[in-house]
Order: sequence, then structure tokens, then C-alpha cells
Amino acid sequence: MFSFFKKKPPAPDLPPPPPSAAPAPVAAVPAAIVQAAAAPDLPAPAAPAVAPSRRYGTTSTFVAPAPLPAFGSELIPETAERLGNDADSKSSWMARLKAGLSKTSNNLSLLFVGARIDEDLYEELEAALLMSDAGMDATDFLLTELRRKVKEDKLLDAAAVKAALKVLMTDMLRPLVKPLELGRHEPLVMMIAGVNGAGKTTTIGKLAKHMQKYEQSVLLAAGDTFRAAAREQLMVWGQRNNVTVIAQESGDPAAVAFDAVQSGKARKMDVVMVDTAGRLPTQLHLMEELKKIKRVIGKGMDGAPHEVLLVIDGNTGQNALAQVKAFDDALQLTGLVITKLDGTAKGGVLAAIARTRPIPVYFIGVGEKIEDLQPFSADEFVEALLG
Ligand SMILES: Nc1nc2c(ncn2[C@@H]2O[C@H](COP(=O)(O)OP(=O)(O)OP(=O)(O)O)[C@@H](O)[C@H]2O)c(=O)[nH]1
Ligand SMILES: [Mg+2]
Repeated sequence: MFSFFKKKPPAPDLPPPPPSAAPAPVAAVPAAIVQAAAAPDLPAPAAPAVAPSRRYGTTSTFVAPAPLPAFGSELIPETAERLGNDADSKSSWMARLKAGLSKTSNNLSLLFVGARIDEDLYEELEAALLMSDAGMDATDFLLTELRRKVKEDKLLDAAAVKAALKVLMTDMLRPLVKPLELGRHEPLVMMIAGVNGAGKTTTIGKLAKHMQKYEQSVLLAAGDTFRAAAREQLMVWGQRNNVTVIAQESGDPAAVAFDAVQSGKARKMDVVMVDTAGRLPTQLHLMEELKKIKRVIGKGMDGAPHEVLLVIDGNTGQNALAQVKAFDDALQLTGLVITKLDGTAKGGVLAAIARTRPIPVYFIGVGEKIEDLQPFSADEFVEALLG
């Protein structure tokens, strides 16, 4: 059974959000802009799609949730019927993960079919691991350990060698497993970064939905102020999903993040997630901007951001490692999310990450639906690769 996050927070002293359609006045914030999300079973109010916005602090706009009667294409796919916490969802998740990693798993599995344990096998295994993006270091490590194990345990048949490789891989990936713990701070402030198109905004949307199922109230900050479309993407999604989004028409993403943290504190939200614009680690001025966003979040709340996540496109190959290093150096990452393991991804990059920068992989994604994002499990991942 999946446990999406480490634990449910203890029963809050405060009434659980979002409790009702009634406005919940909060000190220090004008009551008019504190709109509790409409309860799902209430009839849609006759309010305009976008609730009247108000200024807070300097220039940020609050886009309070209001159901949209009909809207064209979904910018962030929305399903969320199930969280994948039953046997059916689990097997379909495994099927999707297996399908996503099939390129690598086919290569690896074929090696062992009727194979003799000789130098040819090790050489082919080395090639297959390198092709899977595992990188030189992880590949060398796995091969050395496997040779040792074969010798020590006097393994004679290919199936036993494959089983030994499975154990080695799982042990290698296990340090990356760590559940995201909710309820440690009020609010838990998360900053999300990554290169362009990695899946940051989509991941935020999926996480927000999952967190709502865990009775977490979520506030989003549209920190991607470069592109109007990026802001719209998050705002429309927020309206559809009863999640308040804080945005600014243009200007300083750090200011949006600051306003979001202030608002999250005043409203006693459980989670504040700050989206950021995509950037390459080589764009040094943009990396500086990210550092500034992080600093300013810390001014809004001591110790925040509590989580700094890097979202990585699983198809990036070995370059993913360079991204992890650069973003970690700049921001001291606390976690990773690897998306798009359903495409041409080969999966080996997780081994490379485990060997060189073992930052926890909180979630992996195999598609665009809500349930396509799940916590990372080393056992499942290796099962999909070598099962
Ligand atoms: N196939 C697949 N597509 C995904 C996955 N995650 C996200 N996407 C798609 O990737 C595209 C980019 O996602 P965004 O969330 O907009 O990426 P972003 O990092 O916010 O992009 P920028 O803000 O432009 O930097 C969208 O079409 C998503 O639907 C995944 O796990 N699998
Ligand atoms: Mg985005």
C-alpha cells in the first residue's frame, strides 16, 4: 500500500481546512481576501470565475478559488479520483513504471537469458548499464560488487547473478528513499526549481491534489513571473481545484514568494509551494535570482523554505547529474522529483545520483495524471528494471 507522505499531521487544533464556504477572517490580513475554499458539495456560487483580487503587501494578487463552469483544455491534468492506495492502483502503477523503463529492462533482462557467467556477460552488462545513464562510477561499482558476490557465493547460473544484481541495485538506490514529511511546520514552505519544461508546475499541481487528500490546506505562489502563460497555468489550476494562488503580473518572483509565505502564516495554511521559472544552471544570473528567492522566503519565515525540490526530466540522461550538482550547490536541495519516466527515460540516472549526490528522491512521475506521480521506492524501481 502506498503511503504518499510520511505521516498525516496530528489532528490539528484548528478546524481542518477548507471547512466551509464561510470566510475565515484572519488577523493581519483583510478579511475580504481570505476566502475559504468552497466545500466540494456546495452549489457553484454565482461569483465570477476569478474572484475579485486584492492587493497584499505591495503588488501580489490573490486569486481565490472559484469553480470554473467550463474551461477549454486542462493546463494541469486533473483527475485525483484515487491516490493509488489500493492493490489495483498499485499494480497499474507498477505496469506504468515497467512500461516506462522497458527500454533498459529489456536490455538488462535479455543479457541474462541462458547466459554463461563469463567475461562476455560482464562486458555486456557494463554496456547496458552505461546505456541506461547509470554513469561510469555507478557502473564500475555495480560490476565490482557483482563479481565479488559471484565469486564469494559461487553463483553458477544467470538467474542467480541477476538476483544478486537486483539486491546490489536496490541497496544502491535505498539511500534515495525518503518520504516527504508533512506537518512539521505551519506552514511547511516548499520551493520548487528546475530547468525549463522539467515538470515543475505540473508536479506542484499533482502534489497539491495529493496533499489535499491528506487534509492539508495548500497555498501556491506563482513565482514564474517571466511568462504570463506560466502564471495563468497555475491560476487556472488553482481555481479549478479550490487552491488559492498568489501571483503578480510582473516583477520580482522573490516578492511573490515572500507574500505567499506571509499569507500562508496568517491563514495558518499547512503547505505553501513556491513555483519558479525554468532556468539552466549555466544561466548564472538566473541562478542568483533563485538564491535570492530562497533568501527572501527565509525573511518571511525563520527556517523556511523547509524543502527545496529540484524537478528533473527523467529523459535528460547524464545531464541530470550536472543539474543536480549545480542546483544543489546554489540552493542546498532537500529533495528531488524525477518526472517523465514514461518516455524515453532509461532510469539509470538514479544510480548515478545515488553514487554522486545522494539527495532524496521524494517522488517519481510516469505520466501526466495525478496518480502518475508516486513516492519513490527502491524496491519497486529495481523490480521494474529487473523484475
Ligand atoms: N509524459 C509526461 N509528461 C509530463 C510529466 N510531468 C510533466 N509532464 C508534462 O511536461 C510538460 C511541461 O510541464 P510543466 O509542469 O509545465 O513544466 P515546468 O517545469 O513548469 O516548465 P517551465 O515552467 O516552462 O519551466 C507538460 O506538458 C506536462 O504535462 C510526466 O511525468 N510524464
Ligand atoms: Mg512551470
